[in-house]
Amino acid sequence: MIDRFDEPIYVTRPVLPPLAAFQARLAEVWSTRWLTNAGEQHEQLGRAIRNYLEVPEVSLFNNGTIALLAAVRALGMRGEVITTPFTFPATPHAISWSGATPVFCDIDPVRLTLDPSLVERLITPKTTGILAVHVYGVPCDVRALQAIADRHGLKLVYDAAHAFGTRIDGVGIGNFGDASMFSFHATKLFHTAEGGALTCGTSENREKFDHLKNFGILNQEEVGEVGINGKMNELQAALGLAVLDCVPEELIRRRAVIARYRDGLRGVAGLTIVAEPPGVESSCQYFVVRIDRHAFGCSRDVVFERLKQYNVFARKYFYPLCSDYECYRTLPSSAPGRLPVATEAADQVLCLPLYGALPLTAVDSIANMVREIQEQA
Ligand code: T4K
Repeated sequence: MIDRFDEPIYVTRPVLPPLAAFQARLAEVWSTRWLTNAGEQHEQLGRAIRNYLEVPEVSLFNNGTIALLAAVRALGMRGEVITTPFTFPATPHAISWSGATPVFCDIDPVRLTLDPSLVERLITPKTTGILAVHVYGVPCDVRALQAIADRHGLKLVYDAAHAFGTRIDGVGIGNFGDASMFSFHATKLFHTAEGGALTCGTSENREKFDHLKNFGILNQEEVGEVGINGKMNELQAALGLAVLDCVPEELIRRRAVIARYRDGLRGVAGLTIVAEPPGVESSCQYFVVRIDRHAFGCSRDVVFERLKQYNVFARKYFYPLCSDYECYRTLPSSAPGRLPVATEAADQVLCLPLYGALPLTAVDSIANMVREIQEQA
């Protein structure tokens, strides 16, 4: 019997920069007495993120959900918006809060992202856009989705909450579609405690996002549209600048953790690792396995519960499907049987702990715990 951990092991832990580095940034904020509304830290972080993600335009936000909401509204996505049920509630909520209706589409069995071959048949005269999710940082089939959007004159927005730094054949993931949303929540590789950003290819769209997140204010006497307060403040931006310096080191550590899991879990019957397709540089946001209950010997839920006894708190991102939530289950697109691939994925996925400070010996133990759970099944 493998010993349980003395301290709880969570699915993730935030990167914390050296306190002195954050304090130095805070000293700059103090010296300016400028706390929010596009201050110096905000401007610096905007430039740094634009460089890091290699995108033409960035608009920073107070969190990823408001950013997504702003994108949906700014791009005029009304009526029906096709999206995935295999995601965090923020994705369909951004559509609903804008007064549009989410239309759930099933996912690809390998990538677990929106299945382009199923999208087209859901398009109706009311459809205005597609909101796709690079779930776990695994990129959607961006080419196929863009072709559909172009064919039908639809807007295409990506929820890239998990995909900070993902590259497809060397191209930053924020360069696809009309806009991409990144979450800078504490649980993300790069974070500002709470925060987010929209990236896009045109200054015209970036200006729309900038206006919307600032109440729709055009100047001191003119308000052009119904905006919201989505601004990132100086304390968030200062933290972000300090955290960004730590990201390269964090990535090295996370890659080592992932490699160790791969070794430790090799050959476990009924367990597969969710991975990016070839040519994709990973954001290392989550380490996700799928448990096939028949081949493994017990269900994902049993593994999840048994790991808790070892003091390991894995997560079932994303179970249940958004289409099963109380607020969405009566939608026609949520009807049972319409989302078989997503339903199976939601029953099988398990996110194991992944963060740079996780010791490799702990990774070995977790892999052995999984093996022990299987033996005892
Ligand atoms: N789209 C997608 C696809 C998303 O996944 C998300 C957010 C969004 C949109 C919206 O972006 P934001 O508006 O959040 O920027 C967490 C995050 O709160 C959420 O940002 C994230 N996705 C989601 C996948 O995970 P919870 O409710 O699972 O978090 P919580 O509090 O249970 O934290 C998970 C673990 O992280 C804890 O067990 C321990 C650790 N933790 C957490 C926090 C907050 C820490 O060690 N320190 C911390 O400060 O939602």
